[in-house]
Amino acid sequence: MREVKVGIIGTGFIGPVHIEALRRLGFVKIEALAEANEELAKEKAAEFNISKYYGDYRELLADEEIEVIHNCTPNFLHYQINKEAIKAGKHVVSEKPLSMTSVESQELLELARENNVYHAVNFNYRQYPVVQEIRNRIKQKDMGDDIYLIRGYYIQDWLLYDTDYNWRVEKKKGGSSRAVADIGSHWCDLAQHLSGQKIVEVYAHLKTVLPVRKKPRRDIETFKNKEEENIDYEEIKVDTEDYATVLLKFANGAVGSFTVSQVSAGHKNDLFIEINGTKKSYSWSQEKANELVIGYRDKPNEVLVKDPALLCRDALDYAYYPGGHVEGWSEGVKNMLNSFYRCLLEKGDPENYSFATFADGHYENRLVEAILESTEKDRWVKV
Ligand code: NAI
Ligand code: SOE
Repeated sequence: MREVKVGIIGTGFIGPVHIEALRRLGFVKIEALAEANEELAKEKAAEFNISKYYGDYRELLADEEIEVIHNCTPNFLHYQINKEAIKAGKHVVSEKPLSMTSVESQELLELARENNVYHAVNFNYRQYPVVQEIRNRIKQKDMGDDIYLIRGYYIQDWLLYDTDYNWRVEKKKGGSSRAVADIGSHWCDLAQHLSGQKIVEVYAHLKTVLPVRKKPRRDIETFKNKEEENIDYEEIKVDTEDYATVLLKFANGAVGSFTVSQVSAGHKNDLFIEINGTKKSYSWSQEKANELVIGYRDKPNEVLVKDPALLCRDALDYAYYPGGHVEGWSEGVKNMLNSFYRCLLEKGDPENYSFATFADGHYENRLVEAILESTEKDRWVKV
């Protein structure tokens, strides 16, 4: 396989996950990184042993050695960086959301098509072996001819206290929606990828549980224990939702719902989905990622534990280790990138690969906007 040279823009939480995953692929070279300023870029380049670094992403885009860029910056920078990257002729792997509005994502999709660049959005929950197993079973109609219901949730607790703070809370940096756009978008992408059915209509109820939060006056690490720190805060009015429940209609007539929350104590990254078909149900939980629960009416339920010896042919490429060797979140990102880079090197049609494209990212933005409109108008809204 030929070596592809790539550049990473943004190296906070998810940037290093891309770096590790790319290194595990083996045929991708991380040529450079860009950070918010020169000093940080230099420090991160040393930490990750990357030879070139830039304090301005535009310099990275001008680097002719680089074929692909990974946009791992906060949401408010996605549109601008993705746009400039495409114009510079780079293939783009963007973090979600593709941009903060659907007007912007429509433009990015069109621009990427016009410039013939490969494009991806990191909806990584599609990429687990057990998820691919479910998708393939559904395609083969193993659960029956029809899907009746698709239900679930994605709940977290990292924003439970009013002293929990992150740029995602602020509309101008995260976008008009928080819980729905940040984690609900993952759930919706997963539901649509598994079922092969688009969500076409929504009825939503959103709530900002903590309308005022305490923003630290200096940078602190969001996910670390703050007990020991002596932190000075300022009070900020919050206008993005902590919670939502959304009723759904799918293209095939299936119905369902999902709940998202970032203030539910005890739930860390708790994404759960259940699909009820005419003969069986499948359910999957991100925190028990190696288990597929198959539900029956007329006999006891089954649990299939991930094991390459038991997975169907099409799910095998997503599992690396023998049974009992747990694979999870980081392998999901690796699989997403593997799918994207194979498509790029094979000059393939993204339709035949499992990664999400800008078309999927754009649809997610339209979905989020329909959810916001439904809340505002208190009625069903078509996507
Ligand atoms: P973060 O705040 O931890 O990291 C963002 C990084 O971007 C920081 O290192 C920051 O210095 C850098 N940055 C800011 N301005 C920049 C600029 N002008 N040029 C270059 N770098 C700049 O944020 P986090 O959690 O890594 O999230 C980044 C994105 O990734 C978000 O859009 C988020 O939605 C997405 N994400 C996706 C995940 C997934 O599972 N697919 C998981 C976590 C985040
Ligand atoms: C925070 O809610 C977050 O890091 C999201 O931004 C990610 O997309 C999700 O995968 C995990 O949680």
